[in-house]
Amino acid sequence: MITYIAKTELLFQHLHMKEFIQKAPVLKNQYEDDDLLKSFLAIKLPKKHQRIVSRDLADFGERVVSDIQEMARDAERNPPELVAFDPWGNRIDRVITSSGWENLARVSASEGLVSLGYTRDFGAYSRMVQFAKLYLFHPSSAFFSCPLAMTDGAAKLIEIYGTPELKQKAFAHLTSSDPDTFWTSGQWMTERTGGSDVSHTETVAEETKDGWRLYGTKWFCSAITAQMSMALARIKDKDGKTIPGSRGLSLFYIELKNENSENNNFEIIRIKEKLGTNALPTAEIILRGTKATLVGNVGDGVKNISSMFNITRLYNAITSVGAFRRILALAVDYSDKRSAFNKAIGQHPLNIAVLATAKIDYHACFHLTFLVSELLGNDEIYEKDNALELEHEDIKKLLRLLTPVAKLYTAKKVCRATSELLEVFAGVGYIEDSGIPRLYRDNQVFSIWEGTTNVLSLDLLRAMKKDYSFAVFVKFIQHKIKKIQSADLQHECTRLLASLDELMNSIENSILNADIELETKARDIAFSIGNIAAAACMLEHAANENAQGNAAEVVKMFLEKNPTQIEPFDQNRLDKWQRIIL
Ligand code: UCC
Repeated sequence: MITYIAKTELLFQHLHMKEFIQKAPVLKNQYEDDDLLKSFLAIKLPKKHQRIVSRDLADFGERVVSDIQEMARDAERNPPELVAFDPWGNRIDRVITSSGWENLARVSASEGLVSLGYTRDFGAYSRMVQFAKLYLFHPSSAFFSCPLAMTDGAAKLIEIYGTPELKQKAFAHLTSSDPDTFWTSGQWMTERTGGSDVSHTETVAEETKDGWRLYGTKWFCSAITAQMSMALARIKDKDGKTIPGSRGLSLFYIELKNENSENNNFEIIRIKEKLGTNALPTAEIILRGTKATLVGNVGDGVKNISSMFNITRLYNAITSVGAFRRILALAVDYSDKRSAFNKAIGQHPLNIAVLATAKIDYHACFHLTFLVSELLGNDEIYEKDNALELEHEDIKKLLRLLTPVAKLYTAKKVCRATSELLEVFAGVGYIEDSGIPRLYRDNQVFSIWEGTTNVLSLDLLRAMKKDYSFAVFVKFIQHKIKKIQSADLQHECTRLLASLDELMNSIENSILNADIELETKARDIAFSIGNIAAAACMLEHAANENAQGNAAEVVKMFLEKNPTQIEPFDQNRLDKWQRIIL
């Protein structure tokens, strides 16, 4: 009887009350909806490029929320699978990927996601245009951006160090905009002996009658379905001896399949089960006499491969910014649609603070990364009267200095913001099919992929010590700020210059002391440089009459906090830290 009444009551409620269903956040055309990107390009690009670029990006901005996103969903639903043996017991080590993943490769080619950087149709602005597309592509790509990063890096490397044969074959494939001839590349560097410390590489290269053969284990081979890879190995001399350390490493080009479409003498041990990026086939492999071609001079492997990972590090930065924009766009839209305690959550002060803090950081990441893309483009197509007003040598130095900074800065900011913004969705943000947990897991890779925050901070010190690039940075920022006329922003300009002085003093004092001091401060130095570079670009943007609507307010709030944040060095504290972690 009770059950019957309860059921009737439920039916009654159902008929007379409208059930509440939360509206989902919606993504609009990702270019049209992005005021910062549109205004940035409107200011930066010469008039002759504007129309063609904005049309292309508007089309692409639609695709990344329609067919491209569907490809990525298919790739996410159908992660790669390793088939180790055929039915007859032959070892085949074939990796099966989804049609979505394969179509992402085709789209990447036809949209010119790599080739744009090499056809250089937009002169010194080619990299900026390419990066704008990558920024739109990444969050709808199921991390196909990772193979693209290595593809672009390999193209760069071959452009610099490749033989005419490699340029004719591999380079042409890597930079093709024809889906039928486009190749992707891997980067086989990391080994079990030391992820970041490649000096412990155990893979050896032996010269035979028919060329080089590689033997060893590679521990993180992303894009194992690529057509080629670049790998580090230690050359064995005639007596079987090798030179230890990173100076003993040379660089090799490898085609993954032989003429019979079989693997080039390597075994795939397993596809890694990662925290995220699960559509991306990352494998552990054993090289068992893999045919390879030496690239560049013997012993120059690390130096030469750095031209590749400096590109992949920039991809890491631009994909972080794209991912940042995606989670922010979702959180802002959701905050408008979701109501709690009688108003939209976007009206609650605490949520306003969360969203605004993320937005300010996002602007900083955007400007810092696009500055580096501008430097890269101007390095590749140097013009004397370039918009940066820099000598070629200084562009190179700034590019070297700011690449690790942009990488580590954007990675850390997006990791933090993703965690904060997940809370905006509360419980639903913790539910798998909302898509937010995937973003949360995927975005964690940014501070690991292509070097951790600590490794990149030390790389920054290496760059600073080698070629006085920090002095160039100081002059560059001072010049940028002096050109800003806007009366409204003078207070912030003065503040930024004072902060730059503070950073200079801190670094100068540390250089005079033991190396340990500079090393302990390396992260703080990196983030301070990142803050200062970002703030200078944000000020420059805000001062322009075509700036994004609230750009001045954003940079003013960004500069409420001193961009230079360096903890003084204290040996006692370091000793204490060391004691308490044991
Ligand atoms: O392993 C990876 C996968 C992580 C897992 C991610 C999950 C998979 C999903 C992916 C999702 C998308 S990624 C790879 C991570 N590993 C790295 O990025 C390597 C990190 N380590 C470094 O960056 C180190 O700093 C090394 C290896 C570059 C340093 O090696 P060494 O042995 O200390 O080398 P040196 O002596 O410092 O540098 C050798 C030469 C020098 O030139 P010369 O000989 O002229 O003095 C350096 O100036 O190389 C030059 N060099 C550079 N040049 C070194 N670094 C650079 C650079 N960044 N730019 C230009």
